[in-house]
Amino acid sequence: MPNYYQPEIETMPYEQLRELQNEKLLKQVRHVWDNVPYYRAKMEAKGVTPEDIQSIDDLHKLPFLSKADLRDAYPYGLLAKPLGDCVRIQSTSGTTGKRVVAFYTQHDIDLWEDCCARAIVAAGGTNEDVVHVSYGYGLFTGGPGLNGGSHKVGCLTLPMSSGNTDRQLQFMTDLGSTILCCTPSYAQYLAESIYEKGIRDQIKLKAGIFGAEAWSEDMRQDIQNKLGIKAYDIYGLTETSGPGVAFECCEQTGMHINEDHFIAEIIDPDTEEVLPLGSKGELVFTAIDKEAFPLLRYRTRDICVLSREKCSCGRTHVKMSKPMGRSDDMLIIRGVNVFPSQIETVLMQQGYPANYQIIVDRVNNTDTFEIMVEMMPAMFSDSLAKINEAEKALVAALKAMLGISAKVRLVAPKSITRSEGKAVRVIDKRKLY
Ligand code: DLL
Repeated sequence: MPNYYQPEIETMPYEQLRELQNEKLLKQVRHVWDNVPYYRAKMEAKGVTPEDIQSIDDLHKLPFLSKADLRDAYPYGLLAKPLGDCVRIQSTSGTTGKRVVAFYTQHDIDLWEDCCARAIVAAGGTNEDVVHVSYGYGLFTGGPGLNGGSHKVGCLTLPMSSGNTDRQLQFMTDLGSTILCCTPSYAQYLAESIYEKGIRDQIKLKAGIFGAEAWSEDMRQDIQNKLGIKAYDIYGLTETSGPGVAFECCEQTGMHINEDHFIAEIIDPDTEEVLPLGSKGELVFTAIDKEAFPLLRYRTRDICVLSREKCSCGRTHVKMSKPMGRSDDMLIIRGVNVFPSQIETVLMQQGYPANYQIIVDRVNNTDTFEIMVEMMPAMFSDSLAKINEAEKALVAALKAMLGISAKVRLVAPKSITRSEGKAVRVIDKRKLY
């Protein structure tokens, strides 16, 4: 039985891990300096040469890379290997500005699939499992990453991609899928559809590996209860290869970062100062093993906390908390910082499904803030007075959490468009002016 739990790496004592990271970092800095003129120019502008980087303690001397650099250098400007050595690209959805294109050599694909294999094993996966991959395939990294990881573990892999829910459920029941991989919002939609069709007793799922978007602890509980599974978080971004950069173990208290491949730092997003372990800030990654697209000190914009507390699973790799929102996801409404994840927490705590949409606009120089929330089916038949009362209760709970008032509109069940990939939670009309 192939087993991708790699104790010699995943439970390596910290001092040994640091040595490994030091060694790989030095090589990687040299590789980038020699092969990526764009980054070399950034280093030169900061007066840094590869000789200045002798260990991780010198990491702070290197310049940061951001999405803006990726756009500047689009498409080939950050490529560190000849095109002849590259075998694949993946890309972000590119809803804002130019797409990000990431390149992979065969070594990079192997490394990425290894990371995803570790995630599947951490969720209890073995070669006896039937892994149902409903992340999108194609340019998006979700489908190809989990697909490759599932192969490595030796699981029977169903490359479903997203969409066509009837077909998803037919394969899930006929083939006895045991591990579901998709976005948490699509998992919720699938769960709803399973109940609607009355086929809950035909579902054999035991675990889910959900990520690619923010989801709250309450949403985890909801999915676990509805599907009778353990729901594991998985994190990654196209720029650093895709899913699997970090994944949850049986403790479900944060995601182990694959530190033999990625060095993680937390910085203050405004001052760019490196913060000590345990501080909340922006996650920054240095890829120390990737060949074709080895980003150094890449600013993810994701806000989280790192912890080295001993984990009962035995893994020693640092854990990242669930991202608490992206620094660029944060809305500033009437001068107050609002994260969609805070709204989701309130909704779930008040017993609503996580089907909502936030609409922000500006009228007469004042921000308007409206949240459309789907009612539970039972509420739908309630009197108007009862619905008004429920809206008022929700307005009060949201005000307590956010510190500002939102208009709440309870809408009919299923009236908010379901997403098969990442859910669209925010419509900020102010950006259109
Ligand atoms: O979403 C890769 C991925 C695919 C991760 C499947 C997990 C599962 P991108 O489309 O480049 O890549 O988006 C990356 O998504 O910076 C986070 O803001 C967000 N994100 C990813 N995983 C999580 C997660 C993929 N578990 C961006 N929780 C990242 C919260 C997540 N946000």
